[in-house]
Amino acid sequence: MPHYGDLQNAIYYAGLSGVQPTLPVDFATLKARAEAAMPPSVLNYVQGGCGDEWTQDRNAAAFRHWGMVPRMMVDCTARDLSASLFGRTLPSPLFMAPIGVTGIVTQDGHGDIAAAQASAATGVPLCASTLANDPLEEVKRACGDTPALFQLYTPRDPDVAASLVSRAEAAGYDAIVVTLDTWVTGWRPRDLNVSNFPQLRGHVLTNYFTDPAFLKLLAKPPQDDPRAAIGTWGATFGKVLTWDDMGWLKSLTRLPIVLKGICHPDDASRAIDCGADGIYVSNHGGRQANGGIAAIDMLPAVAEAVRGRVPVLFDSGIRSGTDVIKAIALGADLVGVGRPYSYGLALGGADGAAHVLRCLLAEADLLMAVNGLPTLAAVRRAGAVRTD
Ligand code: FMN
Repeated sequence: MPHYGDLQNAIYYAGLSGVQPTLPVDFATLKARAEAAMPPSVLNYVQGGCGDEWTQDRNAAAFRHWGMVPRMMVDCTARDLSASLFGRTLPSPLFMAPIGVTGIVTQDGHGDIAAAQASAATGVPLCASTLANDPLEEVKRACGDTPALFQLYTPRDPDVAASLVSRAEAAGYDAIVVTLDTWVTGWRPRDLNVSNFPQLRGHVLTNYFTDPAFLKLLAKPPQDDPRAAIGTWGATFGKVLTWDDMGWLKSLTRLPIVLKGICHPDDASRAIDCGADGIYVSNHGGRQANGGIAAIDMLPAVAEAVRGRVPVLFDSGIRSGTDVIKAIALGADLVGVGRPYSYGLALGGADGAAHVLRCLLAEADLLMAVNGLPTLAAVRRAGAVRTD
């Protein structure tokens, strides 16, 4: 049976013929290469975070104070990384977190399609952002048979919200991920210092500009008056959601609703009581609020509150396959990678993103092999300990 870790041998054997990987296999080198290659405005937007980026930095650094204890004399020649989500079996627990400027991360402006192609090539599901350069229907098609999630930034206009959700359902997405922490944008100095907010320049608004309910809000089509269309987008972008809205959200779709941005165990419990079908622990990679505890440190308490009643998704700070396994050990069912796949897209399009995903999975697989953990259930039983 092939394993993700076989990538290691493929790389070493290719080296015997003088062939080296075109992209690095580790995050630090990948990041350095992306920094040299990406246009500054896009790099700032992808790499930057809120305030002095303390929380953003803590998200990744905090993985280092969690450690695992290896077990020996366990047959790990066969590993099973499979996971499930809403009745669908996934080959691994990894998914691609929604990244709203994916469209402009590739120079052709079709990064959303490239991300979907990477998903199709690897079986790693894409959570497609509302903010995209290609319509959600085309992004879903490019995902092929791999399951996909649609992330909703809930518009203030209820008809536009309902329309986006029903389009996602009709397009065949497997769940709606409602982002809770972004009805207003966090204070992002890197973007503010150069007065750059891509959406206000008309980028990644295709899902709105192709939406019948949104178009009804405009006096003229977006191509005839882009400034007015962008203004309408800005005026209707972010609805403040409260628990009272859960009934309305649930009424929009038969799809499972996952709430993204839950970090407190009481919010997780309340979300389940209100009908949430999944809990997504994330602090938006430190882009929305600074000063917060690292997301990985908040995961165990949320997972404990959820008690297996619904799936727990996690992102914020995943930089390696080791991080993926630590997140599973600390209670995640599915683990989202964010910025690293953006760098892969910027450097190598769909192939670059697929390379990043394969490297994460290879490292995760080999870690399980060496640590005597043949399944994700074994990873969870083994857990991780705080080392500081
Ligand atoms: N989260 C959303 O829910 N919707 C988005 O459209 C969205 N856009 C993002 C754009 C960028 C450039 C980045 C870096 C993150 C974005 N996020 C968005 C947050 C990610 O889904 C995820 O929570 C975050 O990237 C995790 O942090 P990490 O990449 O540092 O691991």
